[in-house]
Amino acid sequence: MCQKTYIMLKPDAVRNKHIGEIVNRFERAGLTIERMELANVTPEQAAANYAEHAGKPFYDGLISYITSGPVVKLIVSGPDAVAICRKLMGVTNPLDAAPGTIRGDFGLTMDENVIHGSDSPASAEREIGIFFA
Ligand code: IDP
Ligand code: MG
Repeated sequence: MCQKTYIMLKPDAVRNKHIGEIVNRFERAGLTIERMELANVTPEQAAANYAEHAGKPFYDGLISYITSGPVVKLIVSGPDAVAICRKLMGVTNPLDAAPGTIRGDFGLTMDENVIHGSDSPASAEREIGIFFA
């Protein structure tokens, strides 16, 4: 089923000059880049995107990390785009992410794990609304 998902290259990915290599992986898989924009995440967008994590021990660090510098916001589409993108990203902790995945190849720690991707079609719709209002 053709889906859209929200992808965000986090500030460490931009700072470390990995935009091109990471975006290439989505295109190489056959997915379509529908929109792509370099921008700063506002505190309001950060809080809305990560509402499910409010109150957790890592929450404050997560909000300051995601607002610490420019990100690349993308809408990516294709068959099962949500699940395919999560597979290309690898699991949350780069320590456990397989080599060949984006987090496995470009990340080292949970605190700076390179990339965000929606975890369901419903999250994708919500997150696209937050970041491309
Ligand atoms: P996900 O990004 O793979 O969907 P979530 O559990 O939704 O993972 O967590 C959202 C983000 O919060 C992670 O990508 C990571 O940046 C951060 N995070 C999650 N758990 C921890 C933690 O235990 N320590 C530090 N940061 C964390
Ligand atoms: Mg998540």
